[in-house]
Amino acid sequence: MIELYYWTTPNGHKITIFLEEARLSYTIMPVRIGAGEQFKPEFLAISPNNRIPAIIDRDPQGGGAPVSVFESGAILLYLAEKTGQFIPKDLRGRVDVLQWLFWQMGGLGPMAGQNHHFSQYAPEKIPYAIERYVKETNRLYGVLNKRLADRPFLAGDYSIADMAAYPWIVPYERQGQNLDDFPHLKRWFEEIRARPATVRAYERAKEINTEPTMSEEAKKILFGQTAGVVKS
Ligand SMILES: N[C@@H](CCC(=O)N[C@@H](CS)C(=O)NCC(=O)O)C(=O)O
Repeated sequence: MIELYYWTTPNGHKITIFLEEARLSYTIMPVRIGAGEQFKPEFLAISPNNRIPAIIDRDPQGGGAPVSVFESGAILLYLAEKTGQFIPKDLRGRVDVLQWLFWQMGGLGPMAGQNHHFSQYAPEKIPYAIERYVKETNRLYGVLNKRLADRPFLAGDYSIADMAAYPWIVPYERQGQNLDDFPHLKRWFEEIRARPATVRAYERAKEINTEPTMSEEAKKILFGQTAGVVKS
């Protein structure tokens, strides 16, 4: 049984997508980030970066004490190793998945996140910042499109690399991108969107959260954090 500390954001969806694909049994522990629940000491104990997602595996391989994991990439890798699914066992296949997983973690996620911030949430519309992140997102979409020109998924079969990237393409319109400019990416996106596990993962999100995460109150909690938020 996996406990998933989760909110309905792209980094949260990555993990419900995996859990639904692998048909693992899991319980969602909602962490309302717009209400500041990520700063609770119990949550910081498993996620010291005060960010969702995190998991606790109460039935780890080999038994023993429960294992907790934070950072969505680390969680995907942990679950892939636990189940032996969505990452190949051979050296080359594994390296391929890992490099695209880390590419998402270090590039697509953070850049698209800044894109959302400056395009939609920043109190001032700063053209330089908006343009910088819209263009960088555009470049990253181009990288994905090229990679997908001659293969169905990012690294061989459907893998944790695809699960990490997909939720960050879902808000492509908000990111100022047109999927018609990226036909291979669009084909990949539509294929993953139609997977029954993806559909179930996004259905779970709708059950858990019926309100928009962003409000004026939430912005005060989410933006402008300093070291003070993690002081116990
Ligand atoms: N690198 C982290 C990023 C996680 C992250 O940014 N989570 C956001 C939601 S998508 C969050 O929890 N925000 C809470 C906050 O900013 O206080 C991961 O991939 O797990």
